[in-house]
Amino acid sequence: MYIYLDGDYVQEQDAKVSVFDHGLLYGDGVFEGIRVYDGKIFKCKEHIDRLFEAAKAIMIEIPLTKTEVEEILVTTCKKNTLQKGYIRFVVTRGKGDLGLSPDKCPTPTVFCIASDISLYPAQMYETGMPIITASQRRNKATIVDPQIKSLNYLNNILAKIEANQAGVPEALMLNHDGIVAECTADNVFIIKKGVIYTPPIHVGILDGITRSTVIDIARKVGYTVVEKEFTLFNVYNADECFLTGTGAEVIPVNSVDRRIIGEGVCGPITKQLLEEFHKVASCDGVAVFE
Ligand code: PXG
Repeated sequence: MYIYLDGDYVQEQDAKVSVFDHGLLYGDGVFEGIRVYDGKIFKCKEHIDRLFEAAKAIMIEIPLTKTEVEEILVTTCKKNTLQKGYIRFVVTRGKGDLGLSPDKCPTPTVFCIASDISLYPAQMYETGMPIITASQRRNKATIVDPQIKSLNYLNNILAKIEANQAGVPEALMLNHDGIVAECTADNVFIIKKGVIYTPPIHVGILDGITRSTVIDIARKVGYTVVEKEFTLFNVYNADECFLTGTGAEVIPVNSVDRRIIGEGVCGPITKQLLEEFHKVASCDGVAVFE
């Protein structure tokens, strides 16, 4: 496997980062996870834009232009003949000393991996999946804004541990005020009486690219989508619930904290949105191969 690392394409065993890298020492960095469908990089521009915005927020100057980042994404896929899979692009503060100060880190570390993605089992897209609510709250946007897709995912990892311990694949996270925010690596939607609801960005969530894509698709096919705060009561009593994310795409939820959602299977609107999403994913994107 070829990995891009600081200007070179190297084999995995040669892709080495210093133990003094602040990405490792402090989770000081940003990343993107991007899908490749049928030899095309899905929502490439949107992911690159979000990466630069996250880096700006934490004052990391990415030593590349957006065009150069796109070239690296394309070349990493090409070198690994990746037609279908997943790209991880990472920018850390770089190598420094054992102090916190970014002043000691002159050059960001940049690497890009293009590989397989581990997906939810296919049958869950028919049956839906059970989730729980984590006791761990999502980071408050006034402390470290969840819009920053940073290398520090401890908050979400602690929630994921709760999901693992409960024997379910995902955990729903509330914000500091108990308002529904998002899952550990997915945004959340509910449907009630034909209207689709999802939490607004200001409750403290990642501005998911799949979330925006699904909002656009849903509006295009004629649904009303409302970005509005809601509580667990609304989730438990929803007709349908689904999650969106780069890895998950659109996945139905069949129960939350053991409350069955709707009929306990993938609801009709979720099914339609998943089908429409697949249509968009297979025809949209930056081509890897000519
Ligand atoms: N919320 C959080 C906290 C995320 O990390 C999403 C929502 C969905 O956003 P996108 O832009 O992907 O629709 C994410 C995405 C992984 C992995 O390997 C995680 C994400 C994306 C891809 C892979 O766990 N997080």
